Order: sequence, then structure tokens, then C-alpha cells
Amino acid sequence: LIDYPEQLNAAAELLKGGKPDDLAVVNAHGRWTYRDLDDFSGRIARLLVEVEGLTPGNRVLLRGPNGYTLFAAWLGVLKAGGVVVATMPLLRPGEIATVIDRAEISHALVDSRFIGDFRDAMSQTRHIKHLVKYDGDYGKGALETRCANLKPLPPVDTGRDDPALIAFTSGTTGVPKGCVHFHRDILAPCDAFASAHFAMKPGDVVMTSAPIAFTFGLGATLLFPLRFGAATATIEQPNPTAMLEAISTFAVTHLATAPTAYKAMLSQPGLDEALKTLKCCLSAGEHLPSATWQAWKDRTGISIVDGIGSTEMMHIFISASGDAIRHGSTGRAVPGYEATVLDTQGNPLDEGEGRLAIKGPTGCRYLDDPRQADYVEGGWNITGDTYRKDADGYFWYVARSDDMIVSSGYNIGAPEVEHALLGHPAVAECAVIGVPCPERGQKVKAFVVAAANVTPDEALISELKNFVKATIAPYKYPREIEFVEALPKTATGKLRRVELRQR
Ligand code: 3SK
Repeated sequence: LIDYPEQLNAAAELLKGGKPDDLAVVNAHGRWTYRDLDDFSGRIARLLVEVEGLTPGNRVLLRGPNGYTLFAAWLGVLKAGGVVVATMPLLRPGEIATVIDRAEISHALVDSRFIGDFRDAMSQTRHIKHLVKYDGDYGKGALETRCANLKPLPPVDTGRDDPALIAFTSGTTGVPKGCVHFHRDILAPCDAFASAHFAMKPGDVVMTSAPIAFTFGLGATLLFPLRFGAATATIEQPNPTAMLEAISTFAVTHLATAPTAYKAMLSQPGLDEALKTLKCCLSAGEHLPSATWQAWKDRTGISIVDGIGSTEMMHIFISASGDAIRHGSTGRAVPGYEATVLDTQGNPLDEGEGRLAIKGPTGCRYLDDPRQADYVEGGWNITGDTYRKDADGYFWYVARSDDMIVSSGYNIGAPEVEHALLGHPAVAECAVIGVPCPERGQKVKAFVVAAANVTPDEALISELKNFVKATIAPYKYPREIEFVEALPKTATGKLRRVELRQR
């Protein structure tokens, strides 16, 4: 399925996906073709190599919201033989400094709106020797001006096994880990996952809410559209209203976002207009509650393609689309990947519940981190999720392995209780954890964000408890419910259960 030539520059390969005059990127500031993107990225590559002294293998930090200039910079770094380290826009200076130190960043390309925090981060580390500012897609084009008289650099002859990017996991639990991916790993998610489950063609327009620092967003907003000759529409403030507006404005056909965004868009007035063009929806980053999948299907007629991936594996490795979707299941191993569940001794099970483990064309290579030995065992990448595998090879989410609550000897998956709560109209968002309990070992506690116009009071607490008891096995109901304004999330939108446990 995936047999790339030994000499491979992923940026050059991706840019062959569309015809020179085809639309590649569109947003509120302009429209750019494949020719524009190829030319600008080539000139950025020359700037990096000939003016800023980049040598192949140097690590280049990128910082800014998704957009044409950021994408050209991403491609330019790869063309120059550098290694991209894109950063989540929400990171604070201390976190950026950690990334700079761990990845030994030598060069940085930073949107001028982020420069203040970035200089703070730089003052905490001595690695960066070259800083280039740019003005997003809106400004006078500082980077454009510096590149204006440069000729595009032909892509450096990189090998398929040369590092192309380092993606930092957002760290729901601890110090971020840098995951190294090669040039071949950039193309593999396009040719494995996207061609099977999120197919697109020239003329299609893709949009995502996720930044390219999150490999889910990178695939959806840059790699997949380029590989298949489609266009990408970018937005800087990806809230549900702005997303729906952008879908209508840019005639978006393919949307990739997180389950909470699908739920939030359901109650937005712009949804009908957006449905005039939207035809394919992908969800990842968090488990997709079946209530959200069904509500979206009922309202829009579109069956969301669910998927689970990881930064370690680069992109999605279990998914299903079209008629192969089984409601409530994440799907089957993506073509080219092998998936199983391991019992407590580490043995693969034909069927049953256990730790989800994956093998495939992409895999985990942490940057100098002892946690590598926990992630890869016996050739299997062990994801930290508990799944049930059925006789047909479908995988059914149970919980993050550390989200299991053991109460009075019962194993209770936090997501199951969350799904039950989400079925109640007064619940906008919720998160469930186990808290210490002298009688039961642990008891189930729910943090609930009430829906708009709902009064969170004692009566509602009793109603929610009864509602859960009537929906799933009664021993799973949350014995404690606390109303909160918002749930703690990572920069990629994943719930930080660890923070709730520490409260
Ligand atoms: O969280 C996920 O499911 C995911 C999907 C694609 C790429 C990366 C990640 C973490």
C-alpha cells in the first residue's frame, strides 16, 4: 500500500497534488493557488538556507494561526531540509521555552501578533539563533518582502526516513513529549486514512478548527487537501459561529473538528446555510458520543466519520465511513494498519476488552524520552485507551485506560456516564471522574456545564441522577454532581481529567 521512493521530500510531493492554477488556500484575506504556494514556499526555503544559514536537519519553530503564510512556511522548511516544530497558539512562554529546549530549535518563524510572548520564551533559553517575523496573511507581508528578490529553492533531496517534523503531545498528564515523524509519515495518513475515509478531489474545500501543531489539524487542513488537489479554507477564531459562517462563505465541502464543536453547531442558526455545501464530516481528538453522532445525523443527514489517532502515530488508525459505519463504534483498523486489544499480560485478544495496540506504517519515536518504552512494547504502539474488539474487527471505545473508575468492585467507564448525562437537554458539557470514597473505594463524580437558560440547582441534580439511573446500569450513576462554568481542556481541546482529579 505504502512504498515510497528512498529519496522523498514530502513538501514537493504534496505540492504535485493540484494543478498550478487550482485554488490551494482561501480565507478572509485572500485566495492562493498551488503555483503561489509552491513559489512562496520555495522562496522561504531559499531565505532559510541562504540568508538564515539553515542546514538540513535544523529544527524550525513555527508559531501563528492557520493560514497561507504559515502553510507556505511549513512547506518551505521541509523543502529546505529542515524539521518543522509547529506550536499550539495557546501555549504560554514557559511552555514554548520547554519546546525550544527539548527540540533544540535553531530557527523560528513567528507571526508578529505572537512576538511578545515568544521573546519572553526566547529569554528563557539560548537555542534560537535566527528569528524571522511575519504578518500573518493580513499585513504588509514582512516575510514576502524579505523573500521578494529570491528565487524559489528546488526542494532539498531528503530521504523518506529523514525527520520532517516533531509534534509535541499536548500533555493531558505531564511534561510534553516530542514525537518525531519522517517524510514518509507525512504522506502515509493521506494514502492510508484519508483515501479510505475522508476522500476529496479537486474542487473540494476542507476546513478544520484544529491548528497544524496538532497532527489531526495538520492532516485535515494541509496534507489531505494538497495530496488530493483540493483547497483548504482557514479561520483564525474557530468557534462554532465562525466555523459555520466560513463553511458558507468558502463553500466548504469537508469539515474536520472535535465532537464538542459538532454538538455546539447543532444549536447555531447558521447550520442550514452551511448544509448547502457540506457533505463530509470527520471527528477526532476526543471520543465521539453516540448521542452527538445521532443528533448530527438527524439534523443534517450526514454520518460523521469517527476516528481515533494519536500524535505518536501521526494520524488516525481506526475509523469507518459510509455504509461500514456501525453506530457507536469507532470503526476498524485503517488500511495498512493492524489493531488489537491486549490483555493484562500483553497478549493480543481475538475479541474482548483490553488496551488498544496498533502497528502500521507510522509509529511512535519520542525525542529522547524514557517514556518510549511504555508506548512501544513487542512492536505494538500502546495508546492508553481501553477498547472492546468484536468478532468483526470493530473497535468500541470503553475509556482512556486511566479513566476507569472502580467503585464497590464495579468497573465504570467515565465516558459511558458522560454519554448518559449528555442525553439530558440541560447538559451542555460534562466530565466524569472517580473520587476517593471510604465505603466504595471510589465514587462517580460528574462536573456539568449547564445548557444556556438552565438554572443549575438541587432539583436539577436529583433529576440528572435519576436520568442516568434510568439510562444505564444504576450503579454507574454519579453520586456527586458539581456545576461548573467550563471544563479544563488542553490546547488541542482534550479534557484535562487530571486537573479535575486534583481539585
Ligand atoms: O486524538 C486523536 O484522535 C488524533 C487524531 C489524529 C491525529 C492526532 C490525534 C491525537
